[in-house]
Amino acid sequence: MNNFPKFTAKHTSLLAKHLNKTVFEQLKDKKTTLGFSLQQAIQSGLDNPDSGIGVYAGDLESYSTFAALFDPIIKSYHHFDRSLSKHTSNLNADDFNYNNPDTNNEYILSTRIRVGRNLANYPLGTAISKTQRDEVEQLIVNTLNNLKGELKGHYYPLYDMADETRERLIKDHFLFKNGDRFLESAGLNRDWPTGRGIFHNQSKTFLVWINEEDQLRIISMQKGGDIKATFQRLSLAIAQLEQQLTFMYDERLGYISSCPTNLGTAMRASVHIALPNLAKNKAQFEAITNKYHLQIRGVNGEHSSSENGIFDISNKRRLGINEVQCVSDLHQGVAALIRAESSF
Ligand code: ADP
Ligand code: DAR
Repeated sequence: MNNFPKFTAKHTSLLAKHLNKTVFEQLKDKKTTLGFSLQQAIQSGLDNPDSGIGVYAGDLESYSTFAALFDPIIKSYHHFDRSLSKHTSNLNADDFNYNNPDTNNEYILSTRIRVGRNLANYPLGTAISKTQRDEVEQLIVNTLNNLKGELKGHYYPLYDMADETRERLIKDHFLFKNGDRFLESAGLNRDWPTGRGIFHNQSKTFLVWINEEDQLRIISMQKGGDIKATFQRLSLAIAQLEQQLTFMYDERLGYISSCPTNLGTAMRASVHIALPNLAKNKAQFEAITNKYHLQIRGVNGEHSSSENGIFDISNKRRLGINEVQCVSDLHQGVAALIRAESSF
């Protein structure tokens, strides 16, 4: 990569903020052992000026090879300095002190908690070959097919899924959408839809996405606001999967993901919640979500808009805190939002 990118005022990403000419000269000719380059790492942010982050890793080594760029991005997003701290994990749902903030089910429509995971000893989706991606799919499916009890389910490959079934699963918030332009530029949509699919149990309270943005998205979800029950199911599933699968992990960055926003716990704990009053009071709404480190999304996933005053509210912090603290961020923030919503 020879020329420093031509960033304009339209480039609002952390990439544009932190890739200065000094860092560029330091990194422009570097590649990881797998051959993953700076160009590949930043292509998405160059192609999509509206990116929030703008970079993706190709493997664990990317976070070291391109640390001069990734570390300041990680620090800006997670407020975490890996030279000073180590990641800690706590998936013990018994440590989550919980009381339902919506006992009359007036506000929370549903709860979903997911973690991203990638298999150790394989490249991330941005750099993986088709053969390797198919191997990853088979390894994960073989493990999922051994699950018993509430987690027992069936795998549905994307390549032979009827469009009507796929669209219904997406509309019902169970399945990922076809890769967006951010993922496209990062190389995450290559060979789509082969190697991709969804596993879920009969009641669709336990689901696993395979080879979307990460190689696994392990998901627990249910109607209503019982965050603890949702967390308990997810913790059980992760413990079962870890008996047969080895996940990509770093003692400082935690579970490794293709996008730096999903490092650490790689956990996004969310509720779909009706807040029609706060929807009309954006300043108050955002003051509460900022105080409790929460992110506001629309009801159809990232980059979507809210509908009928219903929002996807989730923890923003994923690295530098453990999983119990992630769900606590959500729990405390949602309780504050409900107090404010009911005060109008
Ligand atoms: P993630 O990156 O965590 O997978 P997305 O924003 O891409 O999240 O959302 C994936 C899908 O999950 C979308 O259809 C979204 O509407 C759905 N979803 C997220 N949170 C909830 C929730 N609390 N209840 C129901 N569906 C949810
Ligand atoms: N669209 C990319 C990624 C942002 C975080 N969301 C993820 N990883 N799904 C961006 O830079 O905006």
